[in-house]
Amino acid sequence: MTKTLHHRACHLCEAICGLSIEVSHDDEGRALISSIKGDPQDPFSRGHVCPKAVALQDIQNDPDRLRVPHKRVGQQWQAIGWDEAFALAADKLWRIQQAHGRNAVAVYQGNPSVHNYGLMTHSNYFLGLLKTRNRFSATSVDQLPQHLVSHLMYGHGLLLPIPDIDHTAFMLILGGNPLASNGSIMTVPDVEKRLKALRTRGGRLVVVDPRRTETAAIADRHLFIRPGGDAALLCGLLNTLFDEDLARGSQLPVNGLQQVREAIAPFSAERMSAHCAIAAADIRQLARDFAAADKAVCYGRMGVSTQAFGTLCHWLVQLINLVTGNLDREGGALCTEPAVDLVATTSGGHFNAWQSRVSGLPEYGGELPVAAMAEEMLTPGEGQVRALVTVAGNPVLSTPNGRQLDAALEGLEFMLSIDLYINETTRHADLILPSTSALENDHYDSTFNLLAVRNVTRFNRAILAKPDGALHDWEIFVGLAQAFAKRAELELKPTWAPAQMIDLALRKGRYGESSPWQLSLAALDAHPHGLDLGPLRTNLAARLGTASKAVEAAPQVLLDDLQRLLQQAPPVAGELLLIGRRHVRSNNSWMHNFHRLVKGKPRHQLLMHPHDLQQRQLQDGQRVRIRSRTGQLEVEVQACEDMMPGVVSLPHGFGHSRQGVHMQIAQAQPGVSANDLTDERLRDAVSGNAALNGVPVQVEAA
Ligand SMILES: Nc1nc2c(c(=O)[nH]1)N[C@H]1C(S)=C(S)[C@@H](COP(=O)(O)OP(=O)(O)OC[C@H]3O[C@@H](n4cnc5c(=O)[nH]c(N)nc54)[C@H](O)[C@@H]3O)O[C@H]1N2
Ligand SMILES: Nc1nc2c(c(=O)[nH]1)N[C@H]1C(S)=C(S)[C@@H](COP(=O)(O)OP(=O)(O)OC[C@H]3O[C@@H](n4cnc5c(=O)[nH]c(N)nc54)[C@H](O)[C@@H]3O)O[C@H]1N2
Ligand code: SF4
Ligand SMILES: [Mo]
Repeated sequence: MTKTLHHRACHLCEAICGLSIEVSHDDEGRALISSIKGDPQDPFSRGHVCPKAVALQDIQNDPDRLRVPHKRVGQQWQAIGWDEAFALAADKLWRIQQAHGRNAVAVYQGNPSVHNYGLMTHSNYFLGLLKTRNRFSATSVDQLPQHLVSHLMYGHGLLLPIPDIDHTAFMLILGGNPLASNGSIMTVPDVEKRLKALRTRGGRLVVVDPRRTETAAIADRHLFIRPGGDAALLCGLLNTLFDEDLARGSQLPVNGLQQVREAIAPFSAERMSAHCAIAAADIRQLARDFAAADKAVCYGRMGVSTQAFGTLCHWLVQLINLVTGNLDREGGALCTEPAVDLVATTSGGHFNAWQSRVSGLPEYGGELPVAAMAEEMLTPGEGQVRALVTVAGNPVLSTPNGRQLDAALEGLEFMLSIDLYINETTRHADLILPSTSALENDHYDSTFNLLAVRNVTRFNRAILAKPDGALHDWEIFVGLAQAFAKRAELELKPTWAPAQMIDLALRKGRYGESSPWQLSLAALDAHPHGLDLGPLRTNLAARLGTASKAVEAAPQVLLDDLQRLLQQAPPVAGELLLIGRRHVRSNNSWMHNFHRLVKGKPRHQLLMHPHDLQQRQLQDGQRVRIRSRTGQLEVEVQACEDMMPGVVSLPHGFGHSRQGVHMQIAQAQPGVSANDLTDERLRDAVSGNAALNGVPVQVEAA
């Protein structure tokens, strides 16, 4: 038995923690992971890990994980070879496009598409050949409003200002729970330490959330908010900043501030109070405290993206940072300067250049909102979707009205999934192509270095050999592209391996050949613990991609949407609104099959305030029925003082009891899917992003 120690980052979530992984080799040379620990020498994560990293070995060894292509034969699955699989996929997709047009094939790309560099570099090598307008992804059940706001205000959807958490004196968090999620659009390993450090240096943390979350528990102040009420709160804050003359200048060139000031005038804290269920005096005081802080940052995440005014919320977040002088300023919100910079190498994005066929929802960056995916399959007529390619996604559990999508997938002529599992979505596929596992892959993080609270970089070498007959994700896309190009008689440009692309991008980037850093792949190999490139810095003025080269503070679509907010009906008395939650031992829908993560108490219950239970004569622990417009389900209820009265919480990503799923551990404790209750018709009107939070429900004894 010999042992070797390896260092690489975990890229299961956005925190990119450095790991030290010990691999043992037995006498026959077989590799076994003998330990996974946080790497104290990683300058960014400084030893932090969460339980999911340790579960990497469960993923590695999971007998349910697919290792070779699987083709459906009736109700059975049959293992087939790669060449046969590529030819079958190409033939089916080509025939369907020939018969019904290009848009008859849809694409859905899931969350790991941005966590795995082969998927980043090569998905489009194949998917681009399909030339379909029916492209969907997890972006539109997540951060779409943030991209859209950056596109409209700063001229590039990826110019996303990141909270300078290590230097701020006041952090206002709305709709994010980084203690459970480890941070999002704010890559921040060991966030708890950094938030506690903020308080130790005399700074303040305020959390606005309908649940007193783990993050709220370590804050100076927690404010309950009515789900979906954030646009009203943020308008009240911005209005107070103007009204009480608390605004400060900014060094940035800005257009439209006077228009904003006029447009926000009717939205006083007093008028907004009922919509967010926060007292006007509290709104005004929060605005004063924020403005009084030497350095402050307002940060909104999932909870404010996935609501009916999601884009308005993120615009207002940017404006609050801007008018208090905290945008593009140390201790405020700053754009990163990564070694591989997608802002420099991709276009600024486009919006509403075309619309979805059935509901007319706008595209953003070439994608349509996923809330429209099922109806595009179910509604007959020219352009109806008849085939689907899913890449690393589980939309049956992750998009609104999952049961409707289940039915829609059943009716497709062909479905191809590039995925590791037979799960709630891929069980509908005709062909599943699995890739190597995370530890068998090289990885460079072009996504989360872009979103990190410091400028950092590293190259992660695979630590386990690629098994015989296995392919990496990027090789699967090359195989599919070649087979499709052959079938469709298209010319295919040659491509490079992802590592070569990263090497070139590093050498040509801002820390490359023309800088003292001299970064390249080889240079990064000499820094196995990762490399710190320094704190975030002021840089936005020079990078603005708007035609005016100024910040556009008043995009017309957002001024228009303010009118919708003004006309919003007041809250209904006695309403019960559903929200979601995350737990540190889980990740979306696909980590319930790993023994190390699911052991212990179940975590899928409905949380409800004791008063709400009492009113309905329900008991803690009882089974209840929850109903919404789209569906109903039964689940155990748990009394929880941390919930705002009138709000219930159910995590998404459960619901593994559907027929045909092959994930034995997950199926043993299946839970129910929150997205069997969410509603594809509840959307942010501007972007089409799904409003997964604030769904009206009824709860009664089962
Ligand atoms: N109600 C409600 N719904 C939500 C949310 C919520 O908070 N509430 N959150 C939303 C958010 S933020 C997101 S991002 C989405 C996520 O939605 P999805 O991306 O659709 O779902 P995941 O559960 O992340 O599914 C990931 C899939 O990728 C596969 N996979 C993992 N690693 C790899 C790999 O390396 N290669 C390949 N080919 N496949 C891989 C897994 O087997 C799994 O099938 O869910 C959204 N849905
Ligand atoms: N452990 C774990 N980590 C994860 C994931 C995971 O599934 N598990 N998923 C990853 C992914 S894909 C993402 S996108 C990130 C998300 O990262 P976060 O945005 O931090 O995720 P959540 O924990 O869902 O936090 C959303 C918060 O919004 C609150 N909320 C709901 N509705 C409203 C509302 O109307 N207003 C306000 N103000 N708050 C509201 C919820 O109560 C919740 O606390 O996490 C990533 N990290
Ligand atoms: S927080 Fe956990 S899942 Fe996220 S990168 Fe770190 S170890 Fe991995
Ligand atoms: Mo997400």
